[in-house]
Amino acid sequence: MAKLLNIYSRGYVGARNKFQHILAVDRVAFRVCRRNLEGTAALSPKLQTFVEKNVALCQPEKVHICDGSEAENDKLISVMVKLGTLEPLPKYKNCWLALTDPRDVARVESRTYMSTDNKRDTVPAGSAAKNTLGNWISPDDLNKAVQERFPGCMKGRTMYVVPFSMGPIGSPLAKLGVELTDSPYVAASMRIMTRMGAPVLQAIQNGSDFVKCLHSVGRSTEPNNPWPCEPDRTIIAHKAATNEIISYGSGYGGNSLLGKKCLALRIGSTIAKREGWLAEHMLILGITNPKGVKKYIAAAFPSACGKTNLAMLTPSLPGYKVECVGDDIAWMKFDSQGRLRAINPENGFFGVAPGTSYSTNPNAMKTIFENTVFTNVAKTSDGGVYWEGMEPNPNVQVTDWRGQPWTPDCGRNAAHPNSRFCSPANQCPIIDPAWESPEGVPIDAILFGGRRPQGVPLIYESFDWKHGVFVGAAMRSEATAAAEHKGKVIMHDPFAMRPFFGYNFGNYLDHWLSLEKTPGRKMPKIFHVNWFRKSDQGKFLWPGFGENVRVLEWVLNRLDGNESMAEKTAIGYIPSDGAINLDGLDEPIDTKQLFSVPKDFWLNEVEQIGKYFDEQVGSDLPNTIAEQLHQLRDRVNSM
Ligand code: TSX
Ligand code: MN
Repeated sequence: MAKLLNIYSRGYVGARNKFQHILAVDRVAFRVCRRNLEGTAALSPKLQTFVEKNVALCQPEKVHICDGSEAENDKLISVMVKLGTLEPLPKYKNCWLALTDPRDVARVESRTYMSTDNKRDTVPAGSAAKNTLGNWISPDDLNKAVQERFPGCMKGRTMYVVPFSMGPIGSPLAKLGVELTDSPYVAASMRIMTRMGAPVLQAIQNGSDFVKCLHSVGRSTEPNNPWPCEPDRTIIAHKAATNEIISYGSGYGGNSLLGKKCLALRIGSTIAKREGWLAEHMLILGITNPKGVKKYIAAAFPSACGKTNLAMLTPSLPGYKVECVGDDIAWMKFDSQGRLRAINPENGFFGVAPGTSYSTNPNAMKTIFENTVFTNVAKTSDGGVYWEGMEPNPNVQVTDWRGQPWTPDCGRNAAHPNSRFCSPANQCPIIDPAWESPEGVPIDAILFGGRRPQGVPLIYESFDWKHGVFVGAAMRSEATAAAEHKGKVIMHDPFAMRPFFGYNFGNYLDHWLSLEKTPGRKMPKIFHVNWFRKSDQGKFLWPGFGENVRVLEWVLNRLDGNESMAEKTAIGYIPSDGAINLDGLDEPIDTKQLFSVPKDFWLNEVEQIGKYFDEQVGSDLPNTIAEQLHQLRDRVNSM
């Protein structure tokens, strides 16, 4: 083909590191010559084709194959500092601040699609005009969208080839990906959030398959824009059948760090269904009791429930120890012994900054002030960062995330509510010794939860696996509604996966239900927790945070089969009187209100869940789940 020219190696940096290159690329389109990748493992044929095809499409000025080295990272950072994408935070070691275009601050669900031949493979058969459990785009329309956006979109910029592993490299549960991106912010962030660089390239060269990820921030009309993006043309699309992810127009983490929500959850859940495992939006923690017995728990919560805080809990009860395996995603598979084993596919924390403080999450605070990229937080005149809820109030000048002077009484937020830290997981002082274990940690309990100001007890335990799957399907949580109507509403968020299902939610439920059908498996017990119940006077009934270990203690007792500690109710088992240790709490606990199961509330809850299933899942709802709802209605009716 006449258009195929050669990439030739230029500026071979770092003779000591055989994987380090800067490749210059000819204008039009070209071929990556193995011969020109001096001293390295060549790109595998599949990877070479993938790079060539997309260089021809996007027409970057240069191609840089990332090796993950520190020298390379230094170079990425200096490029970004020069452009104004990052500024140094000299108060801390190797910390940086990125301020995005104010239009590019969050995931955009309305522009996020799964592309399957059949719409029904993505969207369940609910009756509602608008389905909130899956956003489908036809393969033709996706092709059209790609052709309208990507040709020439990287002109004048560098394409970074980012090889990464979700999960410890070589773990039987890990998956590889390669992200092509024109954003150095993405390349540097992927180095924190994933295992990135030369070893992954080597594994691919040795024949491992990878998920193909293509990302561009969009066509830049201003060559010196520190945060190019195209919010009006943003699209994030997934082709699960071919393990492809395509993202255009946004540099924001959830839209651009394609290993996380896109690969580890959307593509991951689809692969997991195919291969018989689970890719879930769950934290993983290890908890050791005063006798030294250790158990692992996975937990799924919607946003604003403090998932990262629970993952890094500082227990208030003496003798307990919590260790963190992960704060966001769990990949879980039953092993040959029938034990459910979980890995955290990530390598870092991409956490919401506001609300993080030494009182709410001291372990996060001890993690995030080294080797961290902050995004959209406020900065202080002494070269530090600031956000809402970071105590104490700053006694230095603050500049908000938009670059304006900020004071506590100015009526604006200092940090964007969705501002983030991006920090290496191994800096967490309570990171679990087994957090990188290739076989994963054994999971004994799964917690679902939500922010429920009324009606839902602090904790209840499901009767069995089927009931537990129903509890996950019926999850709801209080959320701040869209900007137009500011109020708080209780939103459905099944399994905390609503924005992350990679395939039809009805089939997802079938998959969960099928897991117990293989003989010899030790199924985890499933619980539902609610740290957020309020009294009639509007005060939280439970102190939460480190005191939540008292709830986890009850979970451990139930795992041990302690029957005297539980009482049967219409919705599940709740702690019997005195079964939750309340010793040493500052304030008395109104356990009567905290554990009550109000009949009128639950009758309404059953109605709401039924309506949701009809409107959003329809005939794709497994009969087993419909039966669970009927049984719950019967139990509540006979209260
Ligand atoms: O993360 C939270 N957790 C889990 C901690 C392991 N938060 C913060 C949620 C926002 C992300 C909580 N907020 C928790 C909780 O358990 N509980 C609450 C509600 C609450 C807030 C303050 C107090 C009590 C409860 N007490 C005082 O303010 C004194
Ligand atoms: Mn998440």
